[in-house]
Amino acid sequence: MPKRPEMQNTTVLYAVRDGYAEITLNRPEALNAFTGDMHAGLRDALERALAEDARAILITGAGRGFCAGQDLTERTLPEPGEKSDLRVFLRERYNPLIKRMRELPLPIVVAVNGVAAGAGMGVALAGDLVLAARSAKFIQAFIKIGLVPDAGSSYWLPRLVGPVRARVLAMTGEPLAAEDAAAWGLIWKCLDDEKLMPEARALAARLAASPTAAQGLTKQLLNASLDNSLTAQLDLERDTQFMAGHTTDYIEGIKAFREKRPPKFEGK
Ligand code: T3D
Repeated sequence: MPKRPEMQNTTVLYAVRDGYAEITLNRPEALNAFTGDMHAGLRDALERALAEDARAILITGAGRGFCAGQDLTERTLPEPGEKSDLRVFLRERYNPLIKRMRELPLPIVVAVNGVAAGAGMGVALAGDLVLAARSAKFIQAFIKIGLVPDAGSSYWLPRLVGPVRARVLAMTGEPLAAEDAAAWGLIWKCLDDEKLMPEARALAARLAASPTAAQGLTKQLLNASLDNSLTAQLDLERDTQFMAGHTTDYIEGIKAFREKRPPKFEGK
């Protein structure tokens, strides 16, 4: 029997540019809301970047939205007398995705090109350097449909913007403009719409030319500091610097400094 061609997952696009992987959420007709396919596509794209030695990742959305969270047409509502079990989708999809983004030893730039709502906002906040177009907005949409913050939002919000602002966002579901998100420290920068992608790509290319192993270790250190005491963090810095000191990029960095030339990092 002739082999059936494999179905291609078009909900996530993958391209290699200037040493980094550009990953585009691609369901523009639904503001890139997450379906099972899109979860699988994003998971595969992150692993592919690592396997193919990309040295940074850029995540953005196709069309006018970044990501509208869970696709609300995908769930079957329970019949009277039955109960939904939403735990399964968090356990199998959102939680592993957010953890992987934080643990991946590569810098992740997120270019929020439009609305980031619900779990889409959580995914944006799981990036390392988050830029947003001036027209973008961030919405904790959960409460509007009787749900609670997920995809890491309840972890990041109090830490990034403080408990008072976290409560306002999560309990009203009111949109936060990109400019305010930057002023509140939720994201790094807000840019004019036409400047978003050029700047995000230049940043990803710059990170891709940086000492990749040290970037991965830096990410680990900063992740750990959110829950560590000063003593534990100082110990971790000591042990992590030990590892950074074994990279060829460290040798190159020191040599380049002494020879008064720009370093040429190999990412090792
Ligand atoms: O089940 C589980 O796994 C539990 C976990 C849940 C995690 C979550 O993310 S819960 C939160 C889910 N997301 C939302 O509640 C947001 C729903 N969307 C909106 O509130 C609005 O669309 C936005 C505020 C994001 C944007 O509004 P606007 O006016 O700019 O656009 P629109 O016209 O509402 O949307 C454009 C199209 O995208 C529209 O389709 P149509 O009418 O043109 O065919 C709309 O239905 C579609 N769309 C937007 N969001 C979703 C969506 N389709 C499916 N799911 C969506 N989340």
